Amino acid sequence: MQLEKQLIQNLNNDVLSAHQRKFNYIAGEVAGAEKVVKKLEAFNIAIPSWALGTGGTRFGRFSGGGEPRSLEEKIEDVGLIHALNRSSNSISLHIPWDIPGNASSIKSLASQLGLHFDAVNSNTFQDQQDQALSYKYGSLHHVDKAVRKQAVDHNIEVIKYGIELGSKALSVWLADGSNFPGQLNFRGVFQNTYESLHEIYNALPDDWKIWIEYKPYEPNFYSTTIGDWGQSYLLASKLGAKASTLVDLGHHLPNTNIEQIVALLLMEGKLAGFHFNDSKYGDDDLTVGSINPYQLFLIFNELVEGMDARGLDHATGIGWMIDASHNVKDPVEDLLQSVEAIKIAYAQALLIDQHELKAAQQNNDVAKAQDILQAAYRTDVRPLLAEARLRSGGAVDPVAIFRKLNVRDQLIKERGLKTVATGL
Ligand code: RM4
Ligand code: MN
Ligand code: MN
Repeated sequence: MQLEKQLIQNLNNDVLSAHQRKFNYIAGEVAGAEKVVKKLEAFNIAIPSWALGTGGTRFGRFSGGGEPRSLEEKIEDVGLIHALNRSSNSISLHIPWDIPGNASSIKSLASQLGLHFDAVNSNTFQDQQDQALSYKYGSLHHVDKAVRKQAVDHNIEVIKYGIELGSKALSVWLADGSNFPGQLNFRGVFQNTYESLHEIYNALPDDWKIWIEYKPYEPNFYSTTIGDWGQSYLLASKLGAKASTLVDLGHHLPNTNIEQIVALLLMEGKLAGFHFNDSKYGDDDLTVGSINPYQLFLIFNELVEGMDARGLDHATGIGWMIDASHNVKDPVEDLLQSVEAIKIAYAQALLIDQHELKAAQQNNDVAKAQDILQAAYRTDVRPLLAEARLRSGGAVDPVAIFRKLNVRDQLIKERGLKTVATGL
């Protein structure tokens, strides 16, 4: 199913005058509102192919109905999201959950919907049917060279799929770790991981990147071989310029100062990009901004300041992706809310008076520094986002239109109530 531009515009008309009033107010209140709208128009966040179905936990999975049954249907769902928010113009594939069997037809379907392919993700954390060797005790770090080779080959195959689709990055997340003290030799498995990644690195095309994700625990509960940003950074540094560290917001122990990690990775030119989500306890994969929107804003403060310092384009300088999996919400609504939360944090960060903030820092004026940050954070920037969407042909209120048009009911009619999308 596809959403006609005209249909969205007609529904926008119902709320246009209210929107105009709110937009005029903020445009008069904040400096540089026009510039912010332009930046918001250019800003896109990739949608993960594994987040379009309802997620599950190890206790159960309650599918929501009308879930995409194929990669084509997942691409259509991203097309719906993009038609509504004009900010989700790419999809990130997880292989083998989503194998692009016929790359050229998949590519042309995506481009009809104004989409392209973001980073491809390998999966060596699950055993697939017909797989010769098991990943029960890890993959790229495995003590057995034959398992390592199988995992390396899988990553190289994923790169090949990505080349066919026009992706430019391989994203690697490893579940490799140990459950009990003594199970592994830390140096040995780290060295194995480095060597395996090196082989994958050598298979990257010239214009490709490899993004290395870290995570402190789960599915292993004693050690993870790439457990934190330092370990990822170490590997990325040893590998070379094409390798960098991917920050998944859920992959930190509680209360970690993620914004500080981001600032330093960016400073070193080693920040690959993000997997956005939110969390209360661990890798909860909750809707971005649903638990701790202030942290997200503080991260964007570092990003805006740090990217400007390095002369990076905000929209394209690093990778922007969502990595979420929701158990009780409609996945499309969840993703629309996530993109909205990311862009709100970005817009608020753009409103920070960096000049004033630097002066306050220089004068050790701590109270002033806090006021500057919080003045930006407490600004209701939603009309700026709505204006950017409106100008690009999207919906003033994406979730409202998704509901008004009964999109989920139509998807259920088309696909059925009991469909289950591949993914988590
Ligand atoms: C992991 C990690 C990866 C994602 C998988 C599904 O926790 O966040 O990025 O691909 O989950
Ligand atoms: Mn992730
Ligand atoms: Mn995760």
